[in-house]
Amino acid sequence: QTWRVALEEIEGSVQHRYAERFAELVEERTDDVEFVIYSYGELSPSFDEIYTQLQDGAVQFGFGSGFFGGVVPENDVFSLSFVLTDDEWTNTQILNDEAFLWSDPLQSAFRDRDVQILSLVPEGWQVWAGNVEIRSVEDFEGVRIRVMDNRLLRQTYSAYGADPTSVSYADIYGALETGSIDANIQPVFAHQEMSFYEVQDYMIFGRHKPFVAAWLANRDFWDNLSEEHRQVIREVNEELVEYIHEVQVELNDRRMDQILEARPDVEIIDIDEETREAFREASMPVRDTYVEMTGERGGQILDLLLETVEAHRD
Ligand code: 6CS
Repeated sequence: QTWRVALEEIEGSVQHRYAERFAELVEERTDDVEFVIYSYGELSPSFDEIYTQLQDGAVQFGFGSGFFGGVVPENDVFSLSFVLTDDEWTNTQILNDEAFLWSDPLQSAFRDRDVQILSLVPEGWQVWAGNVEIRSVEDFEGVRIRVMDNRLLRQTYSAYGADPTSVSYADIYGALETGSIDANIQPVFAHQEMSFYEVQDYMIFGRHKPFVAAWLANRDFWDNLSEEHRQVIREVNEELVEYIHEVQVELNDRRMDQILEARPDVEIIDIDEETREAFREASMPVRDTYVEMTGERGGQILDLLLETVEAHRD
């Protein structure tokens, strides 16, 4: 049987590295499965279409990140800022802690929309970048910043006084080049591989949140798998938690070097702790919006995530 995987990112990305290793290990441990991986752009430039194919079962596996709130509103919990810790490996473990990942509210939120959530992949810190110098919350005033299409992200940046707008992933480069947007937000590797660094003069590290993608399967496909196949997949997903953390750290470091080599004039700004606190405070009301949007189940997911964060701090 052929299992198809749909990515939101291009070849060489964190999602691609994950899917490649996943396919390799599953193929090794089964004797009747082969994979076809579709990188971003190969199936459709529209995330909506890619997600529909996953929901319909035309593809068996895929990733859902910032745009996926349009399918599963509860997924927007991963769009909130300052919920996780300041340590990337701790965050990866929190998100993949059984008590959170396999909890009923999180699982049912995805299953109700025809997808099965299998793991959570942090792809590196989200980094603000653009043609404006941002050193404080106030500096966001009036900045036309591109965000992924979701209400919580728009609200977060409105709370900072910015003017958020949603542009498709494929159109960001042009929008930066023509000046129709001033800034956008990506993990370092994406600023590099999508060439955004060519048209951005500042990169601002606020460590406000990691970029998080949910690794998903079609629900009916998952339910109809043999016990043996399901076991192999779960086992491989568990092994990949540490693997992908190491890959993303190394990839983001390497891509940062490449950016600086190509554009030594890019200015790097590190947001200090006091200023991060101001960003944290300004972002807090967005948690209420999340609960208002997602109701009781969404509230339970956020509470459980916050509890899991606390458990990992001890
Ligand atoms: O900003 C975006 O739209 C895209 N960025 C990344 C790093 N992955 C997929 C996502 O949709």
